Amino acid sequence: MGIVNVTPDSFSERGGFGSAQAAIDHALKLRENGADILDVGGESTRPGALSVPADEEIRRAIPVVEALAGAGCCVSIDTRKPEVMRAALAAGAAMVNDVTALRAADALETVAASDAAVCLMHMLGEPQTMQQAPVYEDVVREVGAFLRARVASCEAAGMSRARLVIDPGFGFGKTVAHNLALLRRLDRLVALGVPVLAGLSRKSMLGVLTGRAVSAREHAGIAAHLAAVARGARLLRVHDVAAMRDALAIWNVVEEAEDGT
Ligand code: HH2
Repeated sequence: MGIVNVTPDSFSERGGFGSAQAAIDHALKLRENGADILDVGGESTRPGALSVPADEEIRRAIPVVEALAGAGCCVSIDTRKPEVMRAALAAGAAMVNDVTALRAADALETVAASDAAVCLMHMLGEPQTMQQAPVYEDVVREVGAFLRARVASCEAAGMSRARLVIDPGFGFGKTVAHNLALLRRLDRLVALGVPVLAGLSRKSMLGVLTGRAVSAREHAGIAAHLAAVARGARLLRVHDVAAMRDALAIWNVVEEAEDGT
């Protein structure tokens, strides 16, 4: 999954893809580089980010969704607002990626009424405050219980399991220790029986562990994502698609040679 932020304030691309055409060009390059899904977002969810009104998010994201879906791309809309979900689905999005796991009023019903896939992500608190001393007793157990409950709610609303993806939400109300615990025990989320998405690209944990600035975290991200793949992650949400594809090509060819040849 390639990241396409149409925001003036994303943590990794501040000011980079503020215009629709720049975002579309970038997204088409990501597809060329091997992204299967393009995840379009019109609201930053970085720590401290303020919420954007739905009409502004629609103004930013929907022209990009429409152009990419029109070009035959598999498009995901990264939003927590039902109004934006509806506009994106009408514009051709095939997936809803919601950092609040469809907890907003009417979000579950909106997606259930479509045939889109959905990514259910765990987040503790709100982007504005989520990194202020998050506390868990057992982060892996609590995130797992939350995602299991959200999967059950989707199924109760009539969505088949085949449409669902789950995501521990690295960096969303989590310290470095919480993120590492979730990464090490990602197998426990995989055991829930729903494909797991991992999104660690350029995130602050990588900066803490390597001392690198946001723009220089590509290699650290690849290592972190391969650690996730080793534990069963099936989707990776990344900025640096070409590098991740190369890493996966080597990973897959090694893992597929079961007889050791
Ligand atoms: N991370 C971000 C945004 N959306 N969605 C899922 N499912 N998983 C994630 O880990 C995730 C996500 C934050 O990264 P980014 O889009 O690069 O930044 P911003 O929210 O500032 O636009």
